[in-house]
Amino acid sequence: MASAEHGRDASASDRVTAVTTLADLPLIASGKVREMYALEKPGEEPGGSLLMVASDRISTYDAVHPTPIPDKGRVLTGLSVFWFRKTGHIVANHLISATDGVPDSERGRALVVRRLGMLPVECVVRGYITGSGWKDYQASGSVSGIELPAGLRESEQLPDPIFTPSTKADVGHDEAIDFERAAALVGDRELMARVADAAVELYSFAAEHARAAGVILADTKFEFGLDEHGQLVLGDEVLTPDSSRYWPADGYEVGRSQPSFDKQYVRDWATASGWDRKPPAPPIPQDVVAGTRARYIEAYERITGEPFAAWLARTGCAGDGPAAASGSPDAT
Ligand code: PZK
Repeated sequence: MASAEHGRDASASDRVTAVTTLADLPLIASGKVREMYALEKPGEEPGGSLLMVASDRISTYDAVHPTPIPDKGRVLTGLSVFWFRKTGHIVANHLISATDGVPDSERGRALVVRRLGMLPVECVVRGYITGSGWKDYQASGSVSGIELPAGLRESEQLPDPIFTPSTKADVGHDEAIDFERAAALVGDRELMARVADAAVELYSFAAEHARAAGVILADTKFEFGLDEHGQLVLGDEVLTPDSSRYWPADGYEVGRSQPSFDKQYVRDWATASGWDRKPPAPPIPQDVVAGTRARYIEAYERITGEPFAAWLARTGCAGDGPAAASGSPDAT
């Protein structure tokens, strides 16, 4: 079932030898845990291509730890590809390839994507009331201008998923805005309405799929852009643990905050360590790294229904893990 969804792009026989090394590419954007490089047609206009690279860096409480989680970037990239392929019937997306044009050193963690003109709003969809949405609801009874029923409890499922856009802050936290302010920022109310509809449809589709795998998709953030023809296209990473809140369905309980599917070991350890949650984030002990890595891989396998090794094999990076490290007898 999952393999049928993964049809074309990802077979090893499709692979074209990478022609580039990362160091040669112009860096055009850098986030806490990801980088974006220009590939062909450098310039600012939509129509060229970009390389989006997910690192193994992890952040908790908004600070990046100095210790990587091995394979985290590959898990997130594999999940994005899974969702891009499964949701193409809802809206077009920027994925070009997970193999062709990806430098050897970045295989599995990088995607070649279409360069878009990005819309200046974060498209958040919430199916459950938590995080900043819970704070805003407690203070005002509404989130992003949407009035919610009285008496909701923390982490409760909403009657229907809601579109709660926010600004893209360069530094600090994104600010919740209502639909009208989002439409004004985008400059096209009809386009904004199509974006909101697509975002809610994407969330609903993914939440239903995740729930069948024992995972609650509490909320998620999308970013959209326009291609060189002015067509609406889904960009960024999609429905990953870094862009979404995933909770284990097992043990879900209304009336309290929920553990994160992926980051809870790190948060629990960090809290117990006495870290005051101010940067710099502390190094993560190896047992917590191993437990967290296992959770990311479990998320991949539950959601996609296939072994994580299948993603590594399809993207041609199997065998560059610990067993092939430089200490191995036949490593070159
Ligand atoms: C784009 N970002 C945010 C993402 C980062 C920063 N398809 C696209 N076309 C043009 N620009 C972007 C995208 C996408 N996606 C997205 N910045 C630019 C971002 C990933 C890593 F460092």
